[in-house]
Amino acid sequence: MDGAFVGSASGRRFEKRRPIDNALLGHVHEGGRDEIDAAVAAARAAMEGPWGRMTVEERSALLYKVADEITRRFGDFVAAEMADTGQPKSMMEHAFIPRGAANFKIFADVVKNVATEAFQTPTPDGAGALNYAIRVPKGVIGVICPWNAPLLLMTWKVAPALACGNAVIVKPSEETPGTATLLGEVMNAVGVPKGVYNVVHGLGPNSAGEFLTSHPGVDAVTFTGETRTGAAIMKAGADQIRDVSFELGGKNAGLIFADCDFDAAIDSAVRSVFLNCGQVCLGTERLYVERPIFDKFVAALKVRAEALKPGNPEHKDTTLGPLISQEHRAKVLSYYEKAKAEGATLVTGGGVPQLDGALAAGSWVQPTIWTGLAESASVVREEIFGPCCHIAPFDDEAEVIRLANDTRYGLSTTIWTRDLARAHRVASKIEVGIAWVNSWFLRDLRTAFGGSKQSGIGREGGVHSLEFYTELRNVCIKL
Ligand code: NAD
Ligand code: 6OD
Repeated sequence: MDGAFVGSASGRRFEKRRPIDNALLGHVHEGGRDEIDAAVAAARAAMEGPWGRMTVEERSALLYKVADEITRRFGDFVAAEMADTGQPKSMMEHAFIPRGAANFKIFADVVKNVATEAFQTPTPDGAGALNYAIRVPKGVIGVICPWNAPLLLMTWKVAPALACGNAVIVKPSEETPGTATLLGEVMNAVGVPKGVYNVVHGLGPNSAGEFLTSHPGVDAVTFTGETRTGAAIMKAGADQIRDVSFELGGKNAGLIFADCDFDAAIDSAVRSVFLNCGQVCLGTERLYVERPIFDKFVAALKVRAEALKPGNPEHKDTTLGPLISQEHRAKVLSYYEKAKAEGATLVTGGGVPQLDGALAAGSWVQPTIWTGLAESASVVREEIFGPCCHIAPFDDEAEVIRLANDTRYGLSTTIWTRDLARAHRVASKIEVGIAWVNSWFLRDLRTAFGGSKQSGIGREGGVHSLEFYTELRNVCIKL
């Protein structure tokens, strides 16, 4: 915080354990009211200092340096995230950590290239007026992050916030403190002024999370996490009447039509159901497959699920990591039990895999597929956030649109068909923020990202991030 490491005044610490074997990774200082007060003061002072006077070009150049320094320290970021999450090294190296650097570059570019509006306004005297808008930073932004893709999701918010000239206070998930701390070292190394990037570790309720989101010195809050946490954050900030951007939970549907490229649809389903051990907000826990290919699809996905290999994330042949914690494993396993009780047909999995040695104590679960449940079953309705899905058959387009939309969530969908007219038609009718056709998690960082219904409030990405992280100030000049 304020460019330096400080311990918590209360002396309180919490444990961080490794998901792969439940071994103690370390104790983390837990921030409380004092630390949040200090971080807010540091951030506000930074806005008054050299940071507040930098030009857009200077900020943009500094963010490029942040990206380059992340890349230079690539191995440290991979190691920290791998220790915190237990996910395979290959995924860290090819996806999650490079995205951390890419987020800084894209917003460094976007911020320099987006114009504001101007209007020539008629006046009774005939001379007219000129109205134009300038973008000003919102101020101090509270950034509350989840654990499932820690660096990617944190920088997705920190990068545009800084590009727009704000100062941030980040509260990383208690499960993944590593890369947020490393990013502080990066900020110092490249010369980001003190107080611009502050991290306060801690928990949610009655801890750093709650104190940050209810602090009157915070101008806006951007949050990624569970829907019910979003509701708590909204209540905590209600008295401040301030802006929020929420990326929340999902129960996303995959729609597989019989005319799809079958092998490509299966490859994609393996990723959308099991990537990151199913801990992806965009993941598809509900798959609807057109009846003529239903049995073939279920059989093929079963083979691929059973071929996934849990194990040491350092090993090249490991393709499945553990869940984030023992607590989350207990939650996922409780859904495995509920599916049984609700009468599901178990296609594969449903339990805990056997791993050798120290790994036996990790938070592993089997990739799991069910069929045969009613739409009212809890595993079909509730977000589980594990490596599992329910697959149901459908007979026509109208039916599958109705099934896909029958949820309180609205984050994303994936539609598999070779019929382009149908793809357009269906994509326009599914109530989500992001509809992928013949793909999944294919990202262009300039596009709007966010959820409908209870999956979020607002959109981030490209210019949409600028809309959240700045305010438009209109200047009216009488000519
Ligand atoms: P979570 O809501 O439990 O925690 C997220 C963060 O909020 C953590 O840092 C936590 O400490 C903090 N927090 C908890 N209670 C708080 C409170 N009362 N006040 C302030 N902060 C509080 O979520 P999680 O378990 O870390 O992440 C998984 C969830 O995130 C899933 O629901 C997933 O769908 C969602 N998610 C959504 C997106 C998206 O883009 N829509 C992306 C990733 C994850
Ligand atoms: O790609 C992104 O920008 C993004 N926010 C991904 C979210 C992944 C959820 O687990």
